[in-house]
Amino acid sequence: MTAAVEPMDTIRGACGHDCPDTCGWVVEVRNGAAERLSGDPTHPFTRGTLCAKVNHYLERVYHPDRVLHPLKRVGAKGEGRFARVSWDEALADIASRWQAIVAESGEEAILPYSSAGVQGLIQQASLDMRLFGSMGTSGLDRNICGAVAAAGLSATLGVGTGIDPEDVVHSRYLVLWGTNTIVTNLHFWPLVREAQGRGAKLVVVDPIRTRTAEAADWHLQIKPASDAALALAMMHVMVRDGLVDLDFVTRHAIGYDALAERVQQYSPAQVAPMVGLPADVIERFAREYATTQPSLLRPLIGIEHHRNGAMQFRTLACLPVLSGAWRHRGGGLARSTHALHFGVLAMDRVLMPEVYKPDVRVLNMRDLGVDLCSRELQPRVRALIAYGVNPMVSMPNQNLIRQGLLREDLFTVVSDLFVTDTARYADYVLPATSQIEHLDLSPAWGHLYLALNRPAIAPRGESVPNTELFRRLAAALRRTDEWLFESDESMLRAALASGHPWLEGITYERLWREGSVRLNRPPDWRPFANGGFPTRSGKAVRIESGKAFGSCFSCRGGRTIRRICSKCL
Ligand SMILES: Nc1nc2c(c(=O)[nH]1)N[C@H]1C(S)=C(S)[C@@H](COP(=O)(O)OP(=O)(O)OC[C@H]3O[C@@H](n4cnc5c(=O)[nH]c(N)nc54)[C@H](O)[C@@H]3O)O[C@H]1N2
Ligand SMILES: Nc1nc2c(c(=O)[nH]1)N[C@H]1C(S)=C(S)[C@@H](COP(=O)(O)OP(=O)(O)OC[C@H]3O[C@@H](n4cnc5c(=O)[nH]c(N)nc54)[C@H](O)[C@@H]3O)O[C@H]1N2
Ligand SMILES: [Mo]
Repeated sequence: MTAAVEPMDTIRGACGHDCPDTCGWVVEVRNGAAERLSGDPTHPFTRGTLCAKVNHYLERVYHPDRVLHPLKRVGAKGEGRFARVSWDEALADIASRWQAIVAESGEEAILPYSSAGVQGLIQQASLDMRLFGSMGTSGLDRNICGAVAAAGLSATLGVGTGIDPEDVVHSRYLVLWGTNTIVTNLHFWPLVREAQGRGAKLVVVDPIRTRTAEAADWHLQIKPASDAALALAMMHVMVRDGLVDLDFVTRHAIGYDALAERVQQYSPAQVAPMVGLPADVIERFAREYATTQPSLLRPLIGIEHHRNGAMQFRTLACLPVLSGAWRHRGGGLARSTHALHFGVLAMDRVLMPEVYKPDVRVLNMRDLGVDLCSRELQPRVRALIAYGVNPMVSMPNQNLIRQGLLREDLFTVVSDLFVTDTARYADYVLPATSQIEHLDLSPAWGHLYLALNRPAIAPRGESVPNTELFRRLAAALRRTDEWLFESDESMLRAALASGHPWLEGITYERLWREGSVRLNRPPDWRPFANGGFPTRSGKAVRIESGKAFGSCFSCRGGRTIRRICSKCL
């Protein structure tokens, strides 16, 4: 006899990787097992295709190496030998170890360490913030990605964002500046092609001849970290040749005269050796950029990973102010759209900054190795809990991180789907669900579609969503505050209930039915066509930049949630 075969169920969700595309997907499920996962054909940005990596997502969901039960270390640190234990045993031990550490060294000796390994509204950050914030553990600057770009752009514009990337189809001169679109932002590429089809010229500024550079109309192969010099030379040409939109600048910028004087020193001939391009090429680029409107700059994060990263972005941000490109649909600058989502969702309701203990110390995630090894840090980091992050691979100074993780007096807990390079050093590894096993809302940093990620299958083994992990830890710590145990659905409904016009009509029920919905941005949305930059002066600023909303990494009581908080972006 064969078992009855249930009909195929189709469930919509969204990719949870840290990537601008945040694809909508469709999971086909039969008898409780996911059989197929594919791009959602009704999602206007995904257009029915996933990337080479996520096409194989189900292989990872069902991979034999997945951590399906809590594991306790039985070998030496880093050896990767673990034994299965029960959740109760793991939680009780973790709670008593933390309580002992707090009693001896204070809450700040615990360092919760997380990033965007799962990029969703509540699985990335919600109950963890409430729990650790109310305990008063060390805070973390989550700044490995995008923070430098946002700080640099904000210094000039007051924001790290810009226009809706979908409006690229209206631009006539598109500069992919230090971003490898075909590889890292694949679903933006058809829109770039559409713009080209409508007559736009595509320029790529990148030291490497990437696949994207190869596909462009013009590749400017500059020296690494010389972007600010190139931008200054472009402004030199624009000022010299009368290509500045003086009307826009006069009404919407501060510091133009000083900037015009400063760029005198940056003639194309002077910067040519620094940038590695001939002077006449720089001249041509400047003239084309200034005179072909709408012109659009599209950076992601490629140029932030340098010492002068923020200054590169700050300087780049002056270009569309001088050219007046912000006036036009499809003109200006387009980077992360995260702040647009988080600016309209009721994030304070989810994160509850009002329950955080104030004035905790904040450690920079980039310095993990230094901090773990430091003898000066008071108190020393004695407990680390890492989730949605794999610092042994993704943070600088790997040897020092390893040395820190090897400390016998460091108690390390890692929650992940696999025994990662970081998890190998853990005292406990806790099993995390994959994106098709938990509920979340998925705001995107590359477009304005907000998706609901519905769980398609039950959690595998004993894995739990991050939210459930923190409920269990709160219970093990004998905490009783109701807000530490709020359900996933309740938090998501609260986030949607901000009353912001961009969310009008975007209900939980509608998202459940449709999968994803675009935020209600006004039809002809040109954020800075009439100035109104969210700086203190309301103007784009070059000179008094320190007074702009530059860095607010500690505005939530020293506990940064995401890069720069939604209030300040
Ligand atoms: N050398 C070098 N280093 C870099 C970069 C580079 O270009 N070169 N890029 C930098 C950038 S831009 C970034 S964003 C970072 C990314 O660095 P990370 O955030 O550390 O990397 P990811 O691989 O995205 O995710 C980390 C872990 O999250 C786990 N995870 C996924 N879903 C869940 C979940 O639901 N719960 C839990 N608990 N865990 C989950 C994954 O299995 C994975 O092991 O790396 C940075 N580091
Ligand atoms: N397939 C895939 N896609 C991804 C990711 C992934 O791991 N895999 N990661 C996602 C994440 S977290 C992020 S943040 C994004 C990043 O997306 P991108 O910003 O596109 O990131 P990168 O590929 O790190 O860098 C882009 C380009 O910047 C160039 N570059 C480096 N230094 C300079 C410089 O000084 N000047 C200029 N002009 N260019 C420079 C590099 O040569 C590179 O080609 O990608 C996301 N998408
Ligand atoms: Mo990133």
